[in-house]
Amino acid sequence: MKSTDLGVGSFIISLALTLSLGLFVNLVKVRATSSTYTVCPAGPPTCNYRTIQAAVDAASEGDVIKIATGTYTDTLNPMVSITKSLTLRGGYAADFTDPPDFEAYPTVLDAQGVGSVIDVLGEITVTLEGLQITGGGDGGGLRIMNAMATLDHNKIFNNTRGLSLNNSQVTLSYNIIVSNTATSGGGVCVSEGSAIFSNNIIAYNTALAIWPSSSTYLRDKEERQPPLSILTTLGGGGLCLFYANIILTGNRIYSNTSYDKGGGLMIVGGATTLTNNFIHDNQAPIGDEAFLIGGEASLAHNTFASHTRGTGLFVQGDKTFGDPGIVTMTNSIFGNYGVGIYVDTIATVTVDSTLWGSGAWANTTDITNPTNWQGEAGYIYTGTLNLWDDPHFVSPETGNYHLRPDSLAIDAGINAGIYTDFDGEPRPYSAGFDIGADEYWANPPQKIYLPMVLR
Ligand SMILES: [Ca+2]
Ligand SMILES: [Ca+2]
Repeated sequence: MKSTDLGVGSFIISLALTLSLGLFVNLVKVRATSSTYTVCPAGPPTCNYRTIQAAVDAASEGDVIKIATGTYTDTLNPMVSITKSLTLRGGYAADFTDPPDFEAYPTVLDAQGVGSVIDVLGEITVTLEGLQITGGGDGGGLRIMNAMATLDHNKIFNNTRGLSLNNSQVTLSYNIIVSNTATSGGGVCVSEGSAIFSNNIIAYNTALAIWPSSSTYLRDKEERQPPLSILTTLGGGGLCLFYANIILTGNRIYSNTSYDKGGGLMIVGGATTLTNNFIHDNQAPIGDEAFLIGGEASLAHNTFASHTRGTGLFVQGDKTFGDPGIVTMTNSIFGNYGVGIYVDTIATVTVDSTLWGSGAWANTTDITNPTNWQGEAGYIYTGTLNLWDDPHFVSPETGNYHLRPDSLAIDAGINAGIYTDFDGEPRPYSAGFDIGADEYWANPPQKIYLPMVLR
């Protein structure tokens, strides 16, 4: 046994060295050879290339591809295949003047249902900015496998799954991921690897939770060789997270639907950190806002609210893998659920500093761990600070779950080490930390977005 353990350890160390050396080489190449190519619907001589793939093929490691406004389609599957370290940036006018304006000059990549829109494959570092990715069929909008990627200000909509991240390291900021549909993870599915989601909108996505007949599922299965739970756990309208290290900060995850588990999020194993998120009005039969099985999740300053009286969080241990599922939560709001938090078999949930709704925002049951037919239950530890009141949201009917000045959540929380809020405003303001994703400011300061490391 010992020699086997050492062998595995050596393999992991050598793999880590290979990866870090690979990154170093990429960075050097970026500095040495970076040049810029242009793409526009008219093609040459207005710009260098008419298709994005032609520019990608011509580019070298570290180059930048600027894409002018317009709609790009192709019958290639994938429409764009990236296997080298590049930056692709949309939002340019015909003269390619910097800076780009993603709103004024939309750059649309539409696969028209033929296949995936963009594939990023291999040990490369890719940045995608200001692209509108739509019409992805088999394979979805954007697939990133075994790569490092930065996604900024993209809109990913109407795809057969918006985004698949497999064994990759990805940073996502200010993206809008809406109206995508898949078996699991309608908006996003992360399988192993790590991802940091900051200030994204993930909404109106759907997990159908039925076994697909298309080749997508079978191909993914062969490529990923996923653990058993991936094959047996279906859902995650907004996001599905399988055995991944995930940080979600300042996101709005709302109005996603799953027909099995996890309307907003389905989290299977791994380590997940949720901070300053508004998670509301998602729907699913099991865990309307989120379903968690196994793994560890740490939540601080999140607002959960709904209009449908379902279950906010459904937390379960993974008995198959002997993984209990450990969830800690601080400074949370739960409003208008049938059950705020359901703690199932062998899971442990620790909550402190919670505002539970009352009146029109009352939960039928705030938190519960009933004994199941096998005589098992989860474990609940509630801290000393529990408040009950109408949260006094600004405008829940229009999806605004910020705090009105008369909310009991204001100054009522504890210091969870989180010093900015959803809006990027410093916290605490006034007499203390507010409960939920919003820190109420009488006169909001100019928005300050601190680097993730300082949050
Ligand atoms: Ca305050
Ligand atoms: Ca605020």
